[in-house]
Amino acid sequence: MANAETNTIDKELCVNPKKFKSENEDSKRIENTVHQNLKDLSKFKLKRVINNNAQKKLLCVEGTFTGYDGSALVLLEKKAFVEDNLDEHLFNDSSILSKEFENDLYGNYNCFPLVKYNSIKTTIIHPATEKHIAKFENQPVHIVDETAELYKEVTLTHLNKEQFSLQWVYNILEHKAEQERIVFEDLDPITGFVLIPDLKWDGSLETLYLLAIPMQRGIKSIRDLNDLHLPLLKNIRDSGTKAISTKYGVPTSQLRIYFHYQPSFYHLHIHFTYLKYDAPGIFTEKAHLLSTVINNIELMGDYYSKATLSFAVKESDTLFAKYQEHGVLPVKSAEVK
Ligand code: G7M
Repeated sequence: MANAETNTIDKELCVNPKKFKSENEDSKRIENTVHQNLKDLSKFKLKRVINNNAQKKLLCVEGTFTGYDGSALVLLEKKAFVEDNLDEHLFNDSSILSKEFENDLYGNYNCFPLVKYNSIKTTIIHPATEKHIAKFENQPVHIVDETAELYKEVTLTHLNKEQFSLQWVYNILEHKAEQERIVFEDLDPITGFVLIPDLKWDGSLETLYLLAIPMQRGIKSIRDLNDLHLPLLKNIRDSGTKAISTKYGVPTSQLRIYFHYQPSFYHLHIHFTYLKYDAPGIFTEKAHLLSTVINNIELMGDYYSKATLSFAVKESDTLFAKYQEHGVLPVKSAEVK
């Protein structure tokens, strides 16, 4: 069971977010960001392709923007088709066909729909750190069975020193960014949260993807969860599903609600995705269903501080070398080419 000390710390952190390092640590960094003035991609100078995933129709490239310092990552992803208004979007005389070949009953064409219905979802990260680049790089991966000891000795020590900035999370919680995108908000400092579309969501119901971000600061990941957090988790489950069914008409039974472990960002957050959508990161070595997490904690309040949790780590991740030093991963890659 969780002790009173943890509870006090949680409450203190809620009301005094300044206790957290990294909150404003890179506010200087964003003064030089490209996002204020960007209208097209002509200033982007390609350095290299770091991932080209034909299955996901996703291209990730590294480069720079002329006139700006630092590396940039550009992620381009073809969007899913939207079934609504197909006549207006696709089946009309604006959708020009160019024939590749015909053979008997069969014909292959390229179709060029109107530009406004043919956009590519584009995410730009600038300035991008080495860690951002490593995150999107196609790399050999290895499974780590992280015991509670390994978490304390290696993972926690490492992530306390090196982790992605949480500024974007605090911007959402403090209404400094994406305010108009908030789908639901509960301001309670202990059980409250913000429900907001994920950066990756292109807005079509087929790929529905929202994030619930607790108001409470200081819960890094499921590792920190205990029975004191059950009211928060249940509120996110109940109010989050209600808000999604009201706004998007998707029932709870068609939602996949889960955490990532390891996450990329160490402020607890919960993913809500459409069940039929194979969202990135829903694999068994990464996703932990909210319902299972609640149940495990109900059975054993301190389950997540004791359990061995398994996840995949990329060779380019700085944690990989730490696990190697600790003897829990092989020194040489044994990846099957
Ligand atoms: O793997 P992890 O559980 O840490 O996932 C973090 C999620 O946050 C991913 O699904 C990202 O797409 C999402 N995300 C990351 N950033 C930087 C943003 C952002 O600025 N806004 C929103 N709405 N989602 C983000």
